[in-house]
Amino acid sequence: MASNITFTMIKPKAMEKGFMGDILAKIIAGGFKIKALKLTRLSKQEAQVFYAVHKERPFYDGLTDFMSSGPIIAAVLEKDDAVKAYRDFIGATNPSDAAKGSIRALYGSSIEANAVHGSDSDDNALIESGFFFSKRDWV
Ligand code: 3AN
Repeated sequence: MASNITFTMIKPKAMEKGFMGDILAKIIAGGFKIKALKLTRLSKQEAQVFYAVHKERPFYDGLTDFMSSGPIIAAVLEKDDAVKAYRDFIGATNPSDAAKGSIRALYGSSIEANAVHGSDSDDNALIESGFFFSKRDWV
């Protein structure tokens, strides 16, 4: 059965461009309920751990530099079939391929600075949520 939880981050470039409020408003309007929320910042080492599954990929070093370059928002979201619903909602990894009106199409700058992260499985949603939040932080 699909889980009702996913995890997202608003990435540094979208934060720098002032899109935090617009993106959160869009997420809420899209029917996702915020279960935990934090304004925070990743160190390079933390970004390397978070993205460890990509460590063999050529973009790993650039991605972890970028993700530790400024403040981010981390959030746990709830909706039926949340992982798939949110990935459909944010659009394709590359903003230039993302569906019109999706978060990545509206607020993404590049394949790396693609505005938001969205978990790719129920297991990863829980692992990624646990990276930033304890159960005490959930409402
Ligand atoms: P998604 O976030 O859509 O699941 P993944 O899991 O393939 O995409 O990639 C994780 C993150 O790595 C993406 N959000 C994106 O920021 C970055 N990324 C993916 N492919 C590239 C690439 N070719 N060049 C730079 N960064 C990339």
